[in-house]
Amino acid sequence: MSRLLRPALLVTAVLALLGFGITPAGAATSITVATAIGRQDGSTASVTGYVVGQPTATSTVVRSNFPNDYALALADSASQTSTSSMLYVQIPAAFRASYGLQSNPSLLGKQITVTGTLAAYFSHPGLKNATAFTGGGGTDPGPDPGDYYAGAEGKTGAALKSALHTIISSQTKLTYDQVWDALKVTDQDPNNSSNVIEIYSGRSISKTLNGGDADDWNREHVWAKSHGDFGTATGPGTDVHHLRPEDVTVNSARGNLDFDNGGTSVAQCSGCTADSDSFAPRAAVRGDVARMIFYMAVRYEGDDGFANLELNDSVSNGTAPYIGKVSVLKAWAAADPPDAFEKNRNEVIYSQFQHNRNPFIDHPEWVASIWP
Ligand SMILES: [Ca+2]
Ligand SMILES: [Ca+2]
Repeated sequence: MSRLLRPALLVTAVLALLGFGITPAGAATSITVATAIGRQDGSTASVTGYVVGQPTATSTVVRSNFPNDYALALADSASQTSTSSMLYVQIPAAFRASYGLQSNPSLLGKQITVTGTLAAYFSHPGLKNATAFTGGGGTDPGPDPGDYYAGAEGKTGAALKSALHTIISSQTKLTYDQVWDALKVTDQDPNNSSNVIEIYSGRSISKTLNGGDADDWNREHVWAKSHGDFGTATGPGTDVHHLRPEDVTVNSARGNLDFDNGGTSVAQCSGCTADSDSFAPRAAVRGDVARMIFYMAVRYEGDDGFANLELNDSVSNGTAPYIGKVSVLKAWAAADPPDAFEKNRNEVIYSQFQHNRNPFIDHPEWVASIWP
């Protein structure tokens, strides 16, 4: 044994005798909520406690109908109802998809550990500027999104497409059955956690009305599954980056049509138009649709047992593995940049389901580099 190690072992032994927990390098020993409430001095700490609700005012913590993903309350007991025994935790943007209660209501009652600054929040003992959230189950934050695109740095055109293909092909794959449950989370109505939003029609509909009857919602393949004939086997047919809730009748009206402007209005789909060879959704999601198609063209390159999906400028692609029109989809993407619903959806897919991202939601400027 090296003599250099001996002092460290001695320190460890002394700390152990004094009752300090010894944790691996870099990890801090966590403290209780009661300790954190008594230590509001701006120091950094890891606090372990149970999620007991969302603070909305100094003495108000709600346990249902969570208004957003911005804050949660921790206590040393899962059944605590007194706000004086709670620590109010601010949730920074990077953690909202995984630890915000509106997106993750099942976190209520779960034990988690949060690392951040012990300082007042909502004029109440709190923890702010958190740098880590762990525990709670079912919410793996995955790798740091800041480094996610490191392999694409400085690249353009075909080299960028190739690098992104490699990055986004590292993913968890869902079964077609698992897609139902995923869509109930990824497409949840921000104003009603019992509902999902139908992509083309924009209607809010009960999560429980999934099925095959008229006016139920079902699993729309935005990249029509006949274009490349990939069906619903695990792969492109179960990739929730392009699978969305839609009314059964509207889904049927869209069928396998390519995307283009023009046509006449579509029943039960306000703002949508279609003709014999193309479909256009409501204006608010035309960019969303385009970015889903761009994702599919980059994700599926023919190297995993499925067709190489690509864009072209046609509206008569039939069962060929192409979707058009690329010129129209590019215009739609430019006119309808990524919105909050779409960004949240990308985060939820990344943090909770597939652990891969749609690059064109994170970097809309890459569309013109790959499809000039
Ligand atoms: Ca949009
Ligand atoms: Ca492709």
